[in-house]
Amino acid sequence: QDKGLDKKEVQNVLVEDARTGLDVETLKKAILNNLFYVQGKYPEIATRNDYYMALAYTVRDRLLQRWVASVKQYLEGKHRIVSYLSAEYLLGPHLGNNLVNLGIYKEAEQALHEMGLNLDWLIEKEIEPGLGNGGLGRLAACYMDSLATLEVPAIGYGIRYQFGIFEQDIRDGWQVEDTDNWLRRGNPWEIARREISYDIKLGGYVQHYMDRDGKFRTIWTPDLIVKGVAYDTPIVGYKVNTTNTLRLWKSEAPNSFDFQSFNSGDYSNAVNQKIICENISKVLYPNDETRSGKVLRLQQQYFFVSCSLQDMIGIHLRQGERIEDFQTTFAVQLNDTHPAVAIAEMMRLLVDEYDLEWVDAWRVTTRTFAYTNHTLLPEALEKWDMELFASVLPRHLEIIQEINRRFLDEVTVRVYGDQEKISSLSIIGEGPRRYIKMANLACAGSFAINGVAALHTELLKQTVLKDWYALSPEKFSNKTNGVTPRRWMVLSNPKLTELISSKIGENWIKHLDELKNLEKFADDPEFLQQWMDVKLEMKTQLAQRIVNRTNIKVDPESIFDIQVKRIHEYKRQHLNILHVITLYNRIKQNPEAEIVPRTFVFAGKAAPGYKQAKLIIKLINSVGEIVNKDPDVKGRLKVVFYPNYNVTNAQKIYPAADLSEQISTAGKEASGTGNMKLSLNGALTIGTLDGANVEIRECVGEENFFLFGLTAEEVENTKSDGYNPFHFYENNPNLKLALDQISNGYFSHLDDTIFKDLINSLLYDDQFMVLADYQSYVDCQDQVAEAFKDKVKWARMSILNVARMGKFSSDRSIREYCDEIWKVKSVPVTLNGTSSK
Ligand code: GLG
Repeated sequence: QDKGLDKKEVQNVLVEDARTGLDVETLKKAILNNLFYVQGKYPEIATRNDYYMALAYTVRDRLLQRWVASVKQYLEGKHRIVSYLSAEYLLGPHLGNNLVNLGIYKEAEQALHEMGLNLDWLIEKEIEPGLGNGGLGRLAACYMDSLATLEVPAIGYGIRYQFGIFEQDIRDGWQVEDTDNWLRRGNPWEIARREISYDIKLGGYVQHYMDRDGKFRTIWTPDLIVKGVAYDTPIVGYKVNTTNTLRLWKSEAPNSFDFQSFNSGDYSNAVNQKIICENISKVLYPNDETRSGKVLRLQQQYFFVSCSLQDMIGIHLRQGERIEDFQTTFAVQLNDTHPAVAIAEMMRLLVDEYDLEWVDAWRVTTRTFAYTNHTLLPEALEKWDMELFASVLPRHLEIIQEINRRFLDEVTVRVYGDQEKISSLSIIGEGPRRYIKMANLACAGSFAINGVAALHTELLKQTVLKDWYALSPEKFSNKTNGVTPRRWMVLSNPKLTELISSKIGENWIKHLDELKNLEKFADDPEFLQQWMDVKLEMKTQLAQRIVNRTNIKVDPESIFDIQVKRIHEYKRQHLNILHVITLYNRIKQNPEAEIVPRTFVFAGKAAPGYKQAKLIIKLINSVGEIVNKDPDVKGRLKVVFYPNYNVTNAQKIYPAADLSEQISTAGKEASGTGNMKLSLNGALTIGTLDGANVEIRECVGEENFFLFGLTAEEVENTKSDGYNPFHFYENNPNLKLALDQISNGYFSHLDDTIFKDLINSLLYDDQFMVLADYQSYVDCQDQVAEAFKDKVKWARMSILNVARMGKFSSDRSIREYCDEIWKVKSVPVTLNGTSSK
């Protein structure tokens, strides 16, 4: 790697004012400059995309100045750096967010206005990087924002997928997937660091021998070497100079790869090799909460983890530190088990490449890593078939076996030879085929283990990780998730932001607890009116988008009842639709029945291979087709499936929500974060005691939360007592009617076959207790409707709800991680003598 300039020289790099100035005039000049010098256009012939690019580069120039200052500051002192390892980052569009965090949103708007342009149009030009599936990937993005905002030195490491999460289209009510070619117009937010690259070995075999000094040595001869190249994206904090790095790895063929084939004239084989290498970072696996068990997925995981660790070791050693002290430079967080192979890779690097003794290497490793668990669903816990694993990572299999041998040796003494405990703790699972349990590897190799909401952490300790908890309770803690108020309020809901700030100032944006100061305005009639006005305006805007996208006309005065998240049986979108059918049937039975008008908005993607989830999408659309058109309904009920749920669309949907649907089977949703975003935008929650709902309810007060359903404990008890869903079907006429209509083809042009699988699974299996919770849900929804009739009272609840949501900022989460797990401190970055805007 290049050495770069020395410290003195860096200091002397001068940047011109046109690239740093933040005032309207300078911004105007800079945009025209970039239009000319980057896009090669003059205003008369520039397209909207040219202007988007010109503005993006203008913003990027300002980021670069802060980025350089941050790197410089970090290198000057000895600071512990947080390294966040995540296979997913669901970033969302950069432009608006960077303007907010740089504190120049208004200035940019004004500059463009004076040039006859509109900022919103340019913001809408950006194709978002959808490098994640759902909550887990979005959490990583929120955490990067908070780390920078709290001025904590941090690097996020991940994969630069060429194709992110698929684009969803709805045809004839069914989900259709299309590839997400997000890089097609280039990416002004990243800088390719061609000089930062590492060779990654895959496959092959391992040999051991004794060298001349009598030391055991290992040689791993791979059958494939790929190169990982760094692509860096600056992440600027809110109104601070701190600008951290998100470093994503792209796989390529190594420079020398095709020599032999090429020399022997086998051109197509050489090209093939190149394709094989590039495939590794080609596409994001579109599964949320399921494991794929595919070779390519393991290769992806290992690829990015090995690049990242080699990169960290390089940074550490270049600071003149000893390899044995690696953990003093980096605290490495594993975002779920996707990067857990890092534990074996760290051991390999230390033992095979840096010649450390096993025990010394293990000491470093187990002081470096911490592991966050995001799910209790057994189907999401990663397991790798041992043969498959050996075919990709033969050396790592040996290392894992050695870790396991030593670990079980130690453990056997502590559990007095309890065979069941030993096999539950073992990293290697036995059976017809042996397999590697990644969660166990993560637990064994980490000094801290955490869940993502209070209930989830408790359930972890009692169920999936109970033997680990018994073994080392001191490793366990809870870190309830949070979301960044910058993207999820300031950027997505500027009207509400302005209203709130007009009462309590702007401090809440960085100290979300200060929202509590809103409570004293909850009875102020003028404020209540303004609150309702903002919500209505947001609903009107969403109604416009809905018509444009789906041709469905909805009434902004109706309750906007919103369930947006991945489609999954445990999240129970079908429970919601059963309620829709129930209301519809009330109208059919008595067209004059009093019904509080509602607009049901659904959005979310289903994993392409998840049949039942795709069927749920079809069901929502089928019910919508009938309900939306039935003249008896008189427009009082509308069902909308908003296609292609992603960060961009989420930002438009949350501000318009009245009611937030958080109705998962208790004990299944680890935390949820959409629940927080909707609530912060003024929606009231209808939900079960699951995930972070429990804490949200505690904070906002039970009188401002619509609670229904079985508790996690009751779910388990009902199951062990022998749950019989058919019993609920037979004994509840409304439920029976709704299910019969679905199966008889009432909503599907009399086709009585389409929904068969869904109905059968509900009637005879119902793992997620939809039927058991149905009546409680419908009753609770009736209370919602009743409450919504009193608009002012509803607004008051909404205000109190927002005022009490301060806990759910990702700043709070990150502060807890910093203090309790990573032991890192903030390092303010100064620019022109100041550390913030
Ligand atoms: C998981 C869980 C969510 C959680 C998120 C972030 O299912 O409940 O909020 O991680 O911790 N796969 C996920 O989205």
